[in-house]
Amino acid sequence: MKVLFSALRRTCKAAGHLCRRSSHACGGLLPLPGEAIAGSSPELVRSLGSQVEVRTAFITEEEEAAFLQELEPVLKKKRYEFDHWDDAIHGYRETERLRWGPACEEILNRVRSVAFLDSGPLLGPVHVLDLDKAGYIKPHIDSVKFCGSTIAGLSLLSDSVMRLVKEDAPHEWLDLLLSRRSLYIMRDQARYDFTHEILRDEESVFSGTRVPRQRRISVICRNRPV
Ligand SMILES: O=C(O)CCC(=O)C(=O)O
Repeated sequence: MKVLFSALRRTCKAAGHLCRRSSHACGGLLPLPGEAIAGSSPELVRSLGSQVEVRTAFITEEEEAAFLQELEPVLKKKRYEFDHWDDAIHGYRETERLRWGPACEEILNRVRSVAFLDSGPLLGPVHVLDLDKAGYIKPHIDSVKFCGSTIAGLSLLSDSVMRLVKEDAPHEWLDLLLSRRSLYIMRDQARYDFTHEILRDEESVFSGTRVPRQRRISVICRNRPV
């Protein structure tokens, strides 16, 4: 099954319009130093706590290099696309990969073992999304036709900010600081009821602190829909 971005997402224009602001401008709950999740209220951060996780330094520099060594030759053959037909993602190229070399397979097994405990079979191919420095992903919810309850992604090459906004209550939001080499996991309500997006460089701020965006590659595992 193809899991590439255009098949996966459902854009949410209203949410996109309403949530185009920095967490700083919006107020909200400041994270404790070193924490990677900030939100519009302590209650929301607590209630989504089991459904959204960021594990910083999940992989080492050597493991990141192993992914790059495997992925760069494939990605380099593609051009970044800046004018996607449905305008949901800018400045990206992507691929999906079923078979990995032993080093990457071992890391992916670690991702699978922490993110997909009882969540049924996984989608075979792993989705790889390469965002140019000027690239960004607008608010969307991954299609329930192609993707199950859980999404887990490794971030390579750059820090970034992922924003989750409740689709029917845009004043409820979480910002995730996805540091380089971290793993994020989104499950259940966080995955179905909240849009997610990756902020563009000019808007990339976490709790009032600028998070410069470079080229970023994400390696994303998903489970199958039930
Ligand atoms: O790059 C990421 O980590 C997020 C990708 C994304 O939004 C998606 O594939 O639905």
